[in-house]
Amino acid sequence: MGMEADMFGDGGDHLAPPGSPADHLWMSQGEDVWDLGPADLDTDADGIADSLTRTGPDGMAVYTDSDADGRVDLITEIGADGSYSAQRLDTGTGTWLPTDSGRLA
Ligand SMILES: [Ca+2]
Ligand SMILES: [Ca+2]
Repeated sequence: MGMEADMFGDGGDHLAPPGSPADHLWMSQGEDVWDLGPADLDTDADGIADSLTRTGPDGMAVYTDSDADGRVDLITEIGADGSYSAQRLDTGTGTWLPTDSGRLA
């Protein structure tokens, strides 16, 4: 006759609690790692928030986690003058590579 320690569950699936770090986007550069906070934008409309934006005096930047692992792998910067540039993370080397730039119509 044992204690009924299992009465609250059988060790099934655990959902991450809201606001857990797993929901946050993060990125690293060299030794530094930044927790950018929870994604609040769904750029590809699959129902999962994958991006967040930061607005500064010179424009805004969109940080996107395109493969849903939490690590930001695409940054699009949009200047106040309408110019934009994008860079994608090479996850193998940790290097950011420019992919696109130009000017918004
Ligand atoms: Ca999405
Ligand atoms: Ca990612």
